[in-house]
Amino acid sequence: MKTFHGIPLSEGTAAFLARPQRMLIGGQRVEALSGAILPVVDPASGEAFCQVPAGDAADIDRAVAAARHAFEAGDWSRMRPIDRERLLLRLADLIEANAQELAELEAIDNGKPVTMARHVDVALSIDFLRYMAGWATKIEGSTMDLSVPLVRDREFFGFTRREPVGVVGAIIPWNFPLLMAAWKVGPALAAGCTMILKPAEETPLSALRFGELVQEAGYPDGVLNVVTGHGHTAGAALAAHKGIEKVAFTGSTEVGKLVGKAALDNMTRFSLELGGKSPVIVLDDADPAQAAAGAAQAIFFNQGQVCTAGSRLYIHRSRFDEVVEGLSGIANSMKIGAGIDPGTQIGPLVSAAQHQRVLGYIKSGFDEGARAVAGGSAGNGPGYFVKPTVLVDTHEDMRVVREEIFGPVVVAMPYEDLDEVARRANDTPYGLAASIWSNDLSRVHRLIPKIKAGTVWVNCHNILDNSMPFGGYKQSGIGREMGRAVLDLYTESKSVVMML
Ligand code: TXE
Repeated sequence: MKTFHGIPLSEGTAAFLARPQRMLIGGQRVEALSGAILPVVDPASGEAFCQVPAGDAADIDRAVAAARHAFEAGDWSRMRPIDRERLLLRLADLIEANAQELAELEAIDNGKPVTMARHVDVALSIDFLRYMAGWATKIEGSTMDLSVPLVRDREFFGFTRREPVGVVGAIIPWNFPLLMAAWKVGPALAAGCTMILKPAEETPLSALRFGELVQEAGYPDGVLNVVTGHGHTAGAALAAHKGIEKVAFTGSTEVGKLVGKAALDNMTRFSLELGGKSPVIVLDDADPAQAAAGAAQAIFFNQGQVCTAGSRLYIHRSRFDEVVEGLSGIANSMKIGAGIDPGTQIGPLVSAAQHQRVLGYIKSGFDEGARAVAGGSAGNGPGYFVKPTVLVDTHEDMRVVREEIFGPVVVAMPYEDLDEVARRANDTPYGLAASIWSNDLSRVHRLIPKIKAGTVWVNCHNILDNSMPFGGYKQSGIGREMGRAVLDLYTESKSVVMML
């Protein structure tokens, strides 16, 4: 395949698509033991364009065995940290060298705009792997002066070590396939763990390419294993596997609870990064044009398929009409098209299921009395397009206000005062993120502690940095990824007490 929707593909992408796709287990490129396959569908047309193995519990078993073997052999966990750093940097370099191909794979697999994939997904993955590479040499414990009772005549020495948690299972979603792989692989490998990566069934391609690059970089066999397959088979088998020490999951709150329960049965450590319904709060002093542009970016970025999407917009009543008008203008002007087209601003949603789900939410909004001032329907064509949608006349008991839609749909609502907006912003089971738009520092600072969310942005939204811990309050998850904090998820602390 040399072109996709009439757009020429890079040589790398064409070559990748011409190869039979295989999983990576113990350094071998393998089919599923059952021989089953999973079609990969182009969200811009609804047509399957390639296939990958549909791994299941039996493949998870052998991937766990390979990761266990690699972990116990110590080629990775006891490798000099500086050599682990060097290999993580080499992987980042290889991703950079293949950036266009990886961006194209994300665009044709997920549907996202290729320009976005290049400058967000791929660029952030490279940066994050480089950032985590640096941590490989900086994992440290502490020493303590002990006050041991009873044996006062002896001296004691106490210290802690941080050790890799062991074999890690990572289950990732389809909205940022490569970046979510990097978010799990970077810290796990920096800490000395070995792992099994299970990408989402909708978007397996970049994870398979990532596995190839890990091999090309010269990692020992079995350090990273990639098993493609369905969630209810491969994913569930990985989460419940007795042979892993840790499961890292990003996805829906519903599945996150299943994963957490399965892990807890084996006392497997787990971290969960789940859904959200993040509020965007516009204060009365905010510049309406800036707030409208910010609100548009907060919800329409990645077709709204972002766990931190700013899907509830609370605008001070004095600014409501201006901000909604600006936002609707932006929504109506966005160019909808196939992700691989460099001119596209809004691509299709990832799958027929998500398309139906998001359109179902819009319909439920209409049924409950909401009105669309922009969008409100599917886009043209056979692909899974949804027009950027702004709903007004919404209130807190509607499903569109309460539930995560995970599409380009925002509900805009006026408010009167700060206590009221803080209460309404927190009136959700989720607590992943929020943004506040204002230049009034005192009021912003008063609002920040009131918002129950893992991240609060001020005059921006969806800005992530490698050094900032990321994760949710309430039903948005457990644990913090990124920054120094992520090392806690992939290491155990060992206390050592020595009587001298
Ligand atoms: O997610 P799933 P889905 C939310 C969003 C979206 C909804 C449904 O609201 O509309 O979830 O999306 C694997 N045991 N988010 O159904 O199923 C699955 O194979 C173990 C928010 O696609 O949670 C995939 O690898 N694993 C989110 C991963 O879980 C299982 C991103 C995520 O898929 C499994 C994605 C099982 N029983 C969706 N069932 C975010 N926080 O960014 C599925 N999986």
